[in-house]
Amino acid sequence: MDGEMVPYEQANVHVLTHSLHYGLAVFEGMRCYKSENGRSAIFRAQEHIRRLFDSAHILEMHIPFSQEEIVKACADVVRINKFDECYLRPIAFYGAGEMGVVARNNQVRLAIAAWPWGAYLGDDGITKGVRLKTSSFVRFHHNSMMAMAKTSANYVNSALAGYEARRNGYDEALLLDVNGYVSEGSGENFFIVRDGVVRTPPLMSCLAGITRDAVMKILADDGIQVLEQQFPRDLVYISDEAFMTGTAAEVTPVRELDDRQIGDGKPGPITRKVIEVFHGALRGREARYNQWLHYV
Ligand code: PPE
Repeated sequence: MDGEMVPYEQANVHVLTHSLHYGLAVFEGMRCYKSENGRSAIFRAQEHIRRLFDSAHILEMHIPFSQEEIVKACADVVRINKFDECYLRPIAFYGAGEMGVVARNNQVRLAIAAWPWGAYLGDDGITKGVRLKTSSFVRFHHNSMMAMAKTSANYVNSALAGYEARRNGYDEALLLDVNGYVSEGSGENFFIVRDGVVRTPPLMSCLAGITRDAVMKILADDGIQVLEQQFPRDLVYISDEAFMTGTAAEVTPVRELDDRQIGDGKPGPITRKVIEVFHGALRGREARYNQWLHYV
């Protein structure tokens, strides 16, 4: 925290922490996996920390550390906690002092936490696929909340959608953008497959997911066509396969949207292939993707 290793009980902030009031914080989520060779590696650590700095730049926030220092600190947090595998949460936020939305003189603080985190959408979700409901909450317009920035405030939209879907008995929400096209889940990017062609919404309406990018590369390397393209919810209904991607969610198959079964309702061949190669890459079994591993 702010450059020091502190025990859990001492990792505290004041109640007048500016970002707690106004949502001006930027964060990342990364996972660390144990490789075949017995060492642990953070998946795409540099890319995540680059996105943290991109998010801060969009908010005009100046993080008082270099990207290299933060990547190193993330590895230190894994090591000192003696984790083989864990989730990592770097967050930069404004500290206490001056109140008011546009206060500019508060210290930019930085914390990195780590904890073990299992299947984001449940163990059953990974094996059988999840059931989604189109959300009544529209994904914010890219001129309102900056979709390229992973800012805390953006997650009010995600939480509202996520609560609604779960309360109604679904595993997760699928949000549409202001034009009514498919955008993403509350914490995952979204993909569909029809006739062997993969489609995912373009970056104008979703977070530039690092798992999304990895999956697009894996598919392209396998000779599968991937289109970044707007599409409506009914194209999802008639797709052969669908899946979600994210650091927490990894690659989770989707078996239903709005009570319509997708394909035969089971994880399809392209989804299963992506899961196999992705998990191989995470654990150092895919030599061609070893540059994605940052060993701690
Ligand atoms: N969209 C959203 C809205 C999102 O929150 C995430 C990650 C993604 C897409 C996928 O991005 P990436 O992780 O780079 O592939 N969501 C994070 C937060 C989850 C949470 O509940 O906290 C995550 O997966 O770490």
